[in-house]
Amino acid sequence: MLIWAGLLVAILPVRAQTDTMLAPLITDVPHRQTFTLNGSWHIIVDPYQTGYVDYRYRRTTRGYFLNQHAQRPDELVEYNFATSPSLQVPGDWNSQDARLLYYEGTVWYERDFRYHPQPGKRVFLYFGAVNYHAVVALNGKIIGEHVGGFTPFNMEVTQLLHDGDNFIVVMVDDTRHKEAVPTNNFDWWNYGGITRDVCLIETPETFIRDYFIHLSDLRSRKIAGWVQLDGQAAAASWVELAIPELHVHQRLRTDAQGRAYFAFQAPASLQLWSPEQPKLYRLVWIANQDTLEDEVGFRTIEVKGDDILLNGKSVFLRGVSIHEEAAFGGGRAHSAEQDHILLQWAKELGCNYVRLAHYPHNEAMIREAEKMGLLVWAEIPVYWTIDWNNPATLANAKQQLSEEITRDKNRANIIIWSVGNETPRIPERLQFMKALVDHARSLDSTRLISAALQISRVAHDTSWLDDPLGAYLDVLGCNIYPGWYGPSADSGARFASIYQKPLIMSEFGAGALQGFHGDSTQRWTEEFQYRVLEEDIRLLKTIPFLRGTTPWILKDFRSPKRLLPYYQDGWNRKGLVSDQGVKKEAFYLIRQFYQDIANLPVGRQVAK
Ligand code: GCB
Repeated sequence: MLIWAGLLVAILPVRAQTDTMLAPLITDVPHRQTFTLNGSWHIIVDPYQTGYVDYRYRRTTRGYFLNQHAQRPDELVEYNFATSPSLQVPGDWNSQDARLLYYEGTVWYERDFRYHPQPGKRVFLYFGAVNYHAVVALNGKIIGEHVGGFTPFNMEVTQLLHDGDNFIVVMVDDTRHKEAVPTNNFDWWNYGGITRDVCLIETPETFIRDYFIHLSDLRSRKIAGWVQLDGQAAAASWVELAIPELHVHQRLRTDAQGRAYFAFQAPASLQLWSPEQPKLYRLVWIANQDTLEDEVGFRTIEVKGDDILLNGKSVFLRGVSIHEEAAFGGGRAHSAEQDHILLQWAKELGCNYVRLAHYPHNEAMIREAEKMGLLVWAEIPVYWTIDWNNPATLANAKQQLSEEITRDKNRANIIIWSVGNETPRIPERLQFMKALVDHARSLDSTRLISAALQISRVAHDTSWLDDPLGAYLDVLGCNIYPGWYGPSADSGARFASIYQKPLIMSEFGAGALQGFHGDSTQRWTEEFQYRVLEEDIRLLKTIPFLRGTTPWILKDFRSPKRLLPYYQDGWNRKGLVSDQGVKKEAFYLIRQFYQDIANLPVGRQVAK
């Protein structure tokens, strides 16, 4: 093969860096003026990255980003988006085409659209999430790159859009890597693709990019936060903040960086957000030509001794763990309708809280939960064993945490940022996790920080939680599986912690194939799962500092690690609900447990 140097290839690194050419994240997207790019996109499955690298494995300048079509009968163009198959966006590829169920690698997405830019407007291309690595091109020019499968990113395209026909090409690669977050080993399906909404965000030249609003504390009852403008007139500019129902009208002036801070007395009539009364207020921002709205709630969350105080009152978190997988049959959930089904099951269970495992879920999930009165534990995919000594891995974990907190910091229902799940007790991990804890606190000091830990030893029937990471957390999370991965929790079992901090049992459970019945000692029967959970509940009730429970898990979910024919067939069966949406016996057991404890004063859920 002949190469015309400089014409066909540019010598660029094949592996992309994190987050190049991205614009600062725009928040509150559901309330902005947008032009949707959801719908049918052409795809090319490209396991060898032929559209990205040449035969010397250098990045080619003639890649599929150009979306070429042969212009003459003799011209060689070895791909064609227009005649390639299509997939729906948002959506993972695995659940849309049976041939792609197990596929991991590169898939190219292409979409044509007609667009008429309006004079004086800025336009940003926004992706809710792409799993895992995305390189984005508009009209043949690469405009941005993002690494991380569950958080949003955007880039400005004002100067790049054509009046009329445009096209976007995205190279999506979900190959698992040792240095990635999560790493190559995790217990859920690696759903690849453009898994969340895509749109153009249209803004005035100077616009409201981001804001943070919260209730400072119960004593001073200040509504505090900041607003950030973006654009030429961002500095020394007036911004108005209004909460009409509370008769709040504030006029703020931005600093040289386009940011205005505020703190004012909350009106006496302010009704706090709580699971019982998930009160939201309409919030209106006005700045220059821009107006932006949201619905926000106000509450406080803090820890005192063993207690978690919501609005100053001790709360017991009756929860369930949830994966972001559609209620019936699997696939990534990405719409408010799909999310609502899952959350409605949690409500039926008697929950006031959900653990959204093991990565940031889509924005609609958080917003639905907020409307439904469900408190949230939100998490980043620092899971099991990752590349602890790799600074790029830490940088990426921090980036994912930043993106999650940036997007969701105004949701009253989120009370906990979790920085990881079941990480090993080794020194390099402690440093890594501590850096994440510090990072989360530096971005948001108004919430609690946690992580799902594990017990380290069992001595004389007592399981000890003494993970050194616990010292840095506000709330301890702990995953235990007696009766499933280890011996049953017999009636003498006890749980102890070296910390005086509230504990959430973030996981416990057992697997069962829905509809399979038999003796409670026979694995995979519903009776087995029921018995294990009964024993777990008995143990939980003996823990005086227990302040929450999230059994594993709401619904059976796909996992390539679950290979036992017939019983698993690629599904983790610890759901309280089957993959087809049928409730197992264990669902009713947890519901009964939550009914029994719902009205008890906190501390009485558990026997002292
Ligand atoms: C765990 C993990 C969770 C798994 C679960 C299981 O401890 O945190 O991601 O899916 O156990 O089913 O083994």
